[in-house]
Amino acid sequence: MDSPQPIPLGFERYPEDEMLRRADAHFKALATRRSVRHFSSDPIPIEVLRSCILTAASAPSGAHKQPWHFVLVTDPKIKREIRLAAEVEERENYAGRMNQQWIEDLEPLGTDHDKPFLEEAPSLIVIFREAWGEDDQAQRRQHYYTQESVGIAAGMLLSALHLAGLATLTHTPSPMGFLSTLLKQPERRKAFLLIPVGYPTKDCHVPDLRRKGLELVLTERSGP
Ligand code: IYR
Repeated sequence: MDSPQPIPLGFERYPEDEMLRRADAHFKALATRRSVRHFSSDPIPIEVLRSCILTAASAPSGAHKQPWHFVLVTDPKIKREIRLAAEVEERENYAGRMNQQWIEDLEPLGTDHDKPFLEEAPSLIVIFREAWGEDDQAQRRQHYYTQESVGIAAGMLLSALHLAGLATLTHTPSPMGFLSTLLKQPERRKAFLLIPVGYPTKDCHVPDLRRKGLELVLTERSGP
């Protein structure tokens, strides 16, 4: 098959001081992101969410197959169904599917099986990973590196939402099979991440977490 002719790359180089300024500004902006579990019921502008989803969908992917699908839920009835189904799974997780070490590791977060944020947040974005694609004749098409591709898209979505001024939670009510059923998605779409989105409540508190410094997360091998 003929490949289309490559096109010129639009790319701007910045002076080094400008590069550092931009990099530091981006770090400062994103470092204030926290996982939020207490959402105000205030409505949020849906066109902002659509724009952030476009950002996520601009992620790189294996063989450019774009193996993701996003479901944006604002219907209170569906949010309630999702909450109830998630709590069924989480009740089992906390009652024994997670081991003692896991339960202890979660203590600083103060989580339990109760998931009111799934109803309180004005929107839920569910990211699906497309394990395989489908062509016009409904034939299976291979996808590649779907976990990596969708993971990158999810990170880009969280960044975009934060920079747009919205709070998020990365929620994985495991197992997440119920999301395909409730949201009527085909078998090739596997629920990957459930992201409540909204504004935090005025008195929202978050755990006092510390992040690893550069010396712990970076090894430099710069040669002789
Ligand atoms: N999915 C459960 C448990 C949980 C697991 C991890 I790892 C977390 O970082 C947080 C929670 C829940 O949502 O409560």
